Amino acid sequence: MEQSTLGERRQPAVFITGAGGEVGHGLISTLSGEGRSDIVATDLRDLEQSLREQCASTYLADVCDRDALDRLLAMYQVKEIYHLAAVLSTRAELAPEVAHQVNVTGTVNILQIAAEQGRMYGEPVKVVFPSSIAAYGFGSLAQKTKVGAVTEYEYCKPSTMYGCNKLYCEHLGRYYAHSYRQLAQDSVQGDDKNRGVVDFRCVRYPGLISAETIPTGGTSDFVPEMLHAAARGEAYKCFVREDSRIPFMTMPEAINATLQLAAAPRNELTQIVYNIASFSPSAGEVAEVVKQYFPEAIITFEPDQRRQAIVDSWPEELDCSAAKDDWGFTPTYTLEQAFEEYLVPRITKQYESTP
Ligand code: AKB
Repeated sequence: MEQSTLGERRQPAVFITGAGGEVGHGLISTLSGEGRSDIVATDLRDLEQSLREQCASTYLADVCDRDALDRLLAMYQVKEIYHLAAVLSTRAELAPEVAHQVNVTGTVNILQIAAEQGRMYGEPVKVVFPSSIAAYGFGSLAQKTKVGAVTEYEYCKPSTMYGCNKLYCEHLGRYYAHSYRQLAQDSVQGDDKNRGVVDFRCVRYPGLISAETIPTGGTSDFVPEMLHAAARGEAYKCFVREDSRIPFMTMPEAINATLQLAAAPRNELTQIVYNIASFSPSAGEVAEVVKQYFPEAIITFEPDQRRQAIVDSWPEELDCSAAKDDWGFTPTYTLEQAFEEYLVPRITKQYESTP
């Protein structure tokens, strides 16, 4: 009785944290393009007007502030959460404890809210969480090169605070989905994966490349930075060696894959964490493709040894077979197709209209 009364009073919502970031931009425009009118978005900073217009409501809120989240979410029945708020790998190394607070405490807050709402309404709350290739860690470049493609469970010894945070949050998500309060008298047993109050799903993103936005604070940023600099007619000093190789995909592919995972029937998911990626070029190979489209581009390689070490600790390729088998993930583009069909047409248009 109490549940349905609450359900009537509270509006159903899909809740997005860190909505002002690159993934948030893509996710909000895709969801709103699909006709979702229940998007409730939060960020630490004011969201742009164009994003606000696509949401039912937007709020300034810190994921570390549990009281603020409680006050906000008391107004909604949250059905689904896309928890995007995070401090990325480069920025996290400048303030590791702050990163831990945002990346871990913020995630615990979200998982706890999902568990509480799931119990209150008697329906699991779906929490979709982007993890990252930063969850991996190779001891040496020679080992990385020798190993090649990695599955979700190998070489998970991250060397960055961000990677440690992401890997731990994957485990926390699994805990909330399957074992939360397992000894409490009133616990909802999670040993049956369809019954836990939190339905946690996680994609490990590779580096992401968007034609619309430029990342800040990441270590895979050299590829999008190189492309955007060329499109703006600016020279670019790449902070890793030409032979540095990690996996990438375009932003629309990442958003589509995330939504595809979110839509998959829960009983068809055999794991909590899924690798996704489309291509694995070296920085030098990307520079060559950039120069095909922007022949005037000036790209030099001036490695920053410390950021280089982070890139060298990340895998050069991901084994995405679990995502393919369980929920039909398929990359849309090769590197060349990504440039020809998405990146170059969109970026050229963007810089023509906003010089
Ligand atoms: C970063 O570079 O920190 C991110 C990531 C690979 O997760 N883009």
